Amino acid sequence: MALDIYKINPEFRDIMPQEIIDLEEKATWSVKMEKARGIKELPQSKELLEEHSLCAGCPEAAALRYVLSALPVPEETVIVNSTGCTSLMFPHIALHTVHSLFGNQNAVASGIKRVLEWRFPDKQKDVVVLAGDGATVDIGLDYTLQSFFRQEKITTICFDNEVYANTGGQESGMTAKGQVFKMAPTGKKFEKVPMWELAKTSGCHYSVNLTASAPKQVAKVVREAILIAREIGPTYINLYTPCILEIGLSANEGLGEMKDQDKGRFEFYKHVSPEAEAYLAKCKEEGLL
Ligand SMILES: Cc1ncc(C[n+]2csc(CCOP(=O)(O)OP(=O)(O)O)c2C)c(N)n1
Ligand code: SF4
Ligand SMILES: [Mg+2]
Repeated sequence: MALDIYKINPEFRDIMPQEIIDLEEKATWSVKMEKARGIKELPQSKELLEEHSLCAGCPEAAALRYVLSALPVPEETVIVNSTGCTSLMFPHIALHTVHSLFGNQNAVASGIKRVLEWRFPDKQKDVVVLAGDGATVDIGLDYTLQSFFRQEKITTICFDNEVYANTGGQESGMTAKGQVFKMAPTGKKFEKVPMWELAKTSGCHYSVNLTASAPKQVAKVVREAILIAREIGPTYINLYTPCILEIGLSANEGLGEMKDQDKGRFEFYKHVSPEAEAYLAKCKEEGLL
């Protein structure tokens, strides 16, 4: 994996829109930059093309930028994705990504992590799963949990919008009780699955539930989770990125919804195992955090 993951063919450079050029020149690299960069440099960088294909104002797009800005070594990171609204963003970023069959993402990520460790024993390669709640907690739940049981050294980030958004609004295990959607007209009969607690019970060394309302907090959690996954074991982040389309909000109302839910279903929850706690303290001493 090299810094030239994303290079414009010189023959076409003069006809490329500026934001494509920006993605090559100002994407979320770390080693290439004069100084390491992070969430504070987001206004000057270009992680994601503005002309991505999500709905205008979709919180998933902003949340992805926070995640990318927090990767310890972006050019040595592989993101494994699954089908859904999240997958619409991945063609528009300048990083290694793998699109897996819906629900299989944690199995695919486990294999990639193991092969990278074998192929590049002297390099630190981070493998991060980023997928929706339908993929992570419904159809892919078995693969998600089995990767925790096996103690795979990967980070799983669930963009929890509490619905199967990309297929038009079916309820998932993460949907709140009573919620009605276009394709779930009778309302959810059961409580939302507390996946962050399930992650803890199933062996994750770090499990957090939060909204994407506060960029710095999201970045901190992502960085901690990836560092712990390197040395200790599996980590899980449940991030509320509401589907404004399916809950009937307009483009500028996503942030308000996330702030409201900071005190509701997504009140901050954090579990850190004792080994992970000790490792985080070491990372702080070494300036990695
Ligand atoms: C094997 C397989 N089963 C089902 C689908 C249909 N499918 C595509 S996207 C999607 C919903 C995704 O929901 P979620 O993971 O919550 O992501 P969101 O779109 O909400 O971000 C489904 C069921 C598929 N593409 N492949
Ligand atoms: S359908 Fe929902 S989750 Fe998908 S892009 Fe639109 S607002 Fe975002
Ligand atoms: Mg979803």
